[in-house]
Amino acid sequence: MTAWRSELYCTAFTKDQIPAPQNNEIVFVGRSNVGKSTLINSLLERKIAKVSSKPGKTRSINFYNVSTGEDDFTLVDIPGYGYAARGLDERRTWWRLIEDYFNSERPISFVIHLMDFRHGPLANDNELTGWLNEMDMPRLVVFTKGDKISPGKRKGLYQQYMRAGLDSILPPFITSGTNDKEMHALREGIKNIIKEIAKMDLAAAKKQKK
Ligand SMILES: Nc1nc2c(ncn2[C@@H]2O[C@H](COP(=O)(O)OP(=O)(O)O)[C@@H](O)[C@H]2O)c(=O)[nH]1
Ligand SMILES: [Mg+2]
Repeated sequence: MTAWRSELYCTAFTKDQIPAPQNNEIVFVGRSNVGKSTLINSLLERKIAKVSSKPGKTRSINFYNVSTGEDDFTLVDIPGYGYAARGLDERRTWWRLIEDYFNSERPISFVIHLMDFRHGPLANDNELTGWLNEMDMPRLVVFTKGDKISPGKRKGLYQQYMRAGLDSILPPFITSGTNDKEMHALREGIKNIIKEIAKMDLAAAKKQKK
């Protein structure tokens, strides 16, 4: 299996810096410190996103061009939210940048919502989910830090979160840092979703033509 090709093409700190779209976009969201940069690096098999043990470091939206060998897309890395030590101003700035991005008619395919497997969805995850649902934005839930839960307890915890209700295009994936097998499964899942969405877009376009 050859690795996906990827390159960072834009870092935006303000609305004005958000680039014109180049491709369909897959947007990665999650709380600060959830393991988003780690996951992006594992997925792309290169150290492209900065990993930090100090939460709340990344304040920019990063745009990466990705080619899977079969499809091309833009991976959009949204800054993490919900780091309590930062104040209300920071929170407002965060929402403003995110709203500017989502409201600017981007070709967004779907959102990948990362959640720490130890905690499941927390209050600010639910707040974001509600907002994305209002926009009818399809989501894939991916759990991070699965390795922090002992193997014997994983299934029970997973079922507990599912019973509580989680909207996700595919059953949520559990990932643990750089685990190859899990990353492979996630890459295949993403490729399948891209293909399904392309089929739906084609059907919608045909319908409009009639
Ligand atoms: N045990 C474990 N630690 C992780 C995992 N993913 C990330 N981390 C650690 O969590 C911290 C935050 O990771 P980072 O990727 O920078 O999170 P981000 O703020 O969401 O981008 C770092 O110390 C990582 O090494 C994981 O799957 N398992
Ligand atoms: Mg990060």
